[in-house]
Amino acid sequence: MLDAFTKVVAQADARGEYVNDSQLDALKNLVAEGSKRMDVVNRITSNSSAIVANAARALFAEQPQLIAPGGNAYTNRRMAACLRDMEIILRYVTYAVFTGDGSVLDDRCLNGLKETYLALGVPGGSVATGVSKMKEAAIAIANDPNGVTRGDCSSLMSELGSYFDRAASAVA
Ligand code: PEB
Repeated sequence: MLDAFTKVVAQADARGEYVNDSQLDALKNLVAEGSKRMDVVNRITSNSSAIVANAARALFAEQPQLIAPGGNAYTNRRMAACLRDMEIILRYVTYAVFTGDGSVLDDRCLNGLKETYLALGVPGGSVATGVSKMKEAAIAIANDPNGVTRGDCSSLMSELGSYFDRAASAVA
């Protein structure tokens, strides 16, 4: 598990070089813009239940066969496992935004997840759809200009979106 800083150090060390100016500039910018990042993490974290529940509702509205008898989210046990999985993925996305690096998401959540779903008979494409619904909701909440100091959050939002995309494509 790396963060934006340890990633740069690991890459420099692999080449036997000092951290270079452009890497330092990028990290300096990450620190200068750090409050935005914390706000994003905070907003997603404090709205996580709504993000998960709404994304799941939208997924089941689009794919009602999942909750029909024989569907993969049929019975309370499977429904609970499904909501829990979405919550886990969202939690790891917040860790990735917080650290500014996707490795925590890859190493601790996505690695082997597709194979797990294959073995369980969980439809990975449906999980990916659920993840992309969480992406829309999380970006809408994190990028809401109301109640915060206004600033340009476009690159942070595309970074946030990329973690959801990574999760979706890992299981699709
Ligand atoms: C991954 N998910 C499930 C299991 C595991 C995971 C390991 C099996 C054990 C269990 O049932 O608890 N666990 C989960 C995860 C991490 C982890 C992400 C990362 C660290 O440790 N079913 C659907 C939807 C989808 C879904 C498409 C969006 O119809 C999920 C939610 N996951 C789902 C379901 C099960 C499951 C298990 C229904 C139970 C499957 C079963 O027992 O038949």
